[in-house]
Amino acid sequence: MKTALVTGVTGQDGSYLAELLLNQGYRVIGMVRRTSSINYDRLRHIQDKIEIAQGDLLDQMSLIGILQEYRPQEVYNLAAQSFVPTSFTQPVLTGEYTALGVTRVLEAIRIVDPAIRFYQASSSEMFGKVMEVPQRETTHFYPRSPYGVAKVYGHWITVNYRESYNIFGVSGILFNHESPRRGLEFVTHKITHAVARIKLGLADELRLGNLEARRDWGYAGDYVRAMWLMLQQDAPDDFVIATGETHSVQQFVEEAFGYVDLDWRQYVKQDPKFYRPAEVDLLVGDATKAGRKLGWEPTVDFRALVRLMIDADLKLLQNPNHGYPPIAEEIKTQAGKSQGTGKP
Ligand code: NAP
Ligand code: G4F
Repeated sequence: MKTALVTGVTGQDGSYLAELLLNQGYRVIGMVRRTSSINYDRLRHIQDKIEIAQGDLLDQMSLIGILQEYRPQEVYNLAAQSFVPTSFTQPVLTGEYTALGVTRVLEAIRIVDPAIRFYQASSSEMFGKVMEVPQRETTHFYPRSPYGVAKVYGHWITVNYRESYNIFGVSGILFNHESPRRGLEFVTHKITHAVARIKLGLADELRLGNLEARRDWGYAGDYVRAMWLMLQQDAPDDFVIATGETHSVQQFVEEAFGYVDLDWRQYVKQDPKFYRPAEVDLLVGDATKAGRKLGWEPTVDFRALVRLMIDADLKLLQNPNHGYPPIAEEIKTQAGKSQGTGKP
């Protein structure tokens, strides 16, 4: 039985990845930082199957201690300050977590067991003001936020430890991926949650920022499969993971409101508060290399993604104790729906 350590296990991706690894027969160690109240909501359905280890990306010794105690063969570094607007208001802390935190994990690996395979959660935000369309592994980076800058550091320090110490370190350059487990501050879940609340008569408006920004949105359950595949290869390499389709925030809004037969213009208000000091206008990825070398491809398209998020929000708002279903169930509810009208 292989052992995997997942940092950021309480986050969106951490919960999906832990689930996938358990299904693959792994012993899963989830690293959590100490908080005054427990935030394992996304893990509720697998909590008794994973082991929790307390550690923090800010604390070098805690990382070394966890590796010494659990001796994982694979480490997935998903922990980060991941919200772009917060990186503008807390740029130093974002650098500590999202940039230097990667070095701390790599140092722990180098000291305890350099044979550990390491996955770094890199981001399409590194492409920022894009130098090429679509973006691929060879596209130059031009980050547009302290978060993007920190991720560029995390990417290059991973490459550097690979080249300097022969560590099996890979950088997965993942484009936006969403799900019912996405944080409510990110635009997709902010939209689907508001649509569900409006539909149920619990809200009457949705305030958003820039509706023109375009993103390549995929489904998180598909993207964690790519992370795992990257660590199963013969040699370490970096991969772009994306759907290859781009949509504007406004298109997401239209699709979401349309699904529940509401006219978005009656509810959406633009609010300068949600604009950013510098914006990433367009992201669209080319995942050809991942298709060729990993055999990876997405299974959930844009329309199905919007719908499965709204379905889940409606269900959760109507029954808050419902919790999150496992991946297979989450996708099943939308299977076939994306072709037809499939209204809720
Ligand atoms: P998320 O939901 O925001 O989760 C972030 C996780 O990091 C949480 O578990 C959080 O713990 C943990 N964390 C934050 N600071 C920490 C610290 N100092 N020590 C230990 N843990 C800490 O993010 P996500 O969407 O799952 O994304 C996972 C990773 O992929 C992140 O690195 C993100 O930057 C990157 N990424 C995400 C996307 C995307 O579209 N989702 C795309 C590209 C890259 P708490 O629960 O205690 O806050
Ligand atoms: O959903 P977002 O906050 O995601 P963003 O900034 O693209 O970052 C996410 O994806 C990255 C991968 O490219 C990850 F690395 C990162 O950790 C995170 O998961 O914003 C998407 C777009 C932006 O252009 C933003 O300006 O939506 C626009 N937007 C418009 N109104 C809004 C809003 N974003 C948010 N969060 N809230 C709004 O009201």
